[in-house]
Amino acid sequence: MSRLIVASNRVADLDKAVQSGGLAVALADALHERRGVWFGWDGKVVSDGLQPGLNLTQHGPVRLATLPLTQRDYDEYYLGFSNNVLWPCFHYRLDLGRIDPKSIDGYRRVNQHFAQSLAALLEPDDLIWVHDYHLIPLAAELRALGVKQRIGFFLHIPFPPPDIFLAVPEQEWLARTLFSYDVIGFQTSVDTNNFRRYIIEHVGGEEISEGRVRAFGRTTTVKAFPIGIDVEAFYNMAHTETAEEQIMRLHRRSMASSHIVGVDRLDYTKGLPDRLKAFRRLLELYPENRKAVTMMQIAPPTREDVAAYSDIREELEGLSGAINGEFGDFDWTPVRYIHRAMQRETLAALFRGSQVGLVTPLRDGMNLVAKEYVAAQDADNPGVLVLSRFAGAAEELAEAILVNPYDNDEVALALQKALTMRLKERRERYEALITRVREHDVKNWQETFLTELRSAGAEIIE
Ligand code: GDG
Repeated sequence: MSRLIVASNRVADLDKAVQSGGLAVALADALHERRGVWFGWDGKVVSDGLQPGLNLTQHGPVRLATLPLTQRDYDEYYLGFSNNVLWPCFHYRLDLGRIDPKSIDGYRRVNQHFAQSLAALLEPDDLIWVHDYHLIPLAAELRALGVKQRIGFFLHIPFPPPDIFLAVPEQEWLARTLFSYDVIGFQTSVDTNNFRRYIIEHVGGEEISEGRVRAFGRTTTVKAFPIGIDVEAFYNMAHTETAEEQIMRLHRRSMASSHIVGVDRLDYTKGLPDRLKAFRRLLELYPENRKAVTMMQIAPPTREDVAAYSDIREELEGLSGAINGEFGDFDWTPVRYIHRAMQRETLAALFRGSQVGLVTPLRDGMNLVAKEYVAAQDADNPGVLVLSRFAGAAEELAEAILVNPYDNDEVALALQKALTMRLKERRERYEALITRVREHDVKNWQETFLTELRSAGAEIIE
């Protein structure tokens, strides 16, 4: 069996992979089966001028190959181009894109450097799987070094429509470098179509058969591979003795009879201010929910070095304080806002103990929280998922209550519907949702992608 090489910006701590969950576990499993190597940044930043080599550590059959970034690389590649240009623009937020030519150079430089370090580790029969927007040009850089092995790419975030992609600096170069991959995987058919349209309408490419696209003198496979979760593991986590105890405490300590839960990294794509405004509208439009419903929003900090993230933190603190000040009482706090990471087991318990899961990103590649909320439910008394139609997950989870996350009144109405939904309808919706979540679980995602990559091979036609 050929070895699997995974390349991603960050490498998971394999000893903690079980706690961090889904994706890390799925990749770690695949790496275990195939004597794999996981390659990427170790999360450390060193002074400019230092350029330490690869650090190799062996964990059973899996090898971790990591390297630090210099301060300049961190500023230009990580903060600059990846998180101040690609992340906002690919989430349709051109207004937040901060374009700086130096950052593009840094992005190229780090991808080149990563390719040189990775190439030295490769064996002839390896399968290489590259993840996410930080490493789009990695295959092109590997090819320039003579690497012939099959290389696949999976984009975890959305791919925007052509008119938005056209505003990304160096977009044609990015698209060209994608054609060095043998398989390009997206989360949804919407992303796949956006990419296909850009290639056909703007760079003269063509679709030669379903899922095979030709441009820049190369043909490659372009497909959707919706990512999923480990459903059974998450269900079990929500049903331990500790989970039961936590759910009892949640219900006992709060005077509210119903709970709404949201869990998201504190990111402007997740629609958190609008979510709180929608909850306020629920209390205004349907006052019977006062003292009867509590909303818990867990929003752990992330990317705090990027300015747009501190702005949103202030906005959220202001909004939750204002709602609690206006509606709260000595025996009821309407919003519980927690700006800290929680244990995964606690999240599972909170999902199971909450009547409504509220997942309203303004744009999201997939959104695993939506799937985790469904997986944690009890089949005989399930909660209701209220889901943004702009999350990739909405393509599969049509039986959730789908909402426009920008429309606070529409979300308030959906919350009211969810809170008052009869058991029969809740069960019917849950059955349809859990079937889909099980069908497209993380194992299926990983196997489908690797099967496609094994059988692919981009022909060079020019
Ligand atoms: C990117 C794409 C795509 C959250 N808070 C805590 C915590 N989490 C866990 C959740 C979930 C994961 O983090 C977040 O995954 P999402 O899919 O919701 O979002 P992103 O982080 O933006 O991920 C996204 C994903 O990649 C996979 O392809 O779905 O669209 O943006 O598992 O439960 N976990 C713990 N404590 C927390 O406080 N332990």
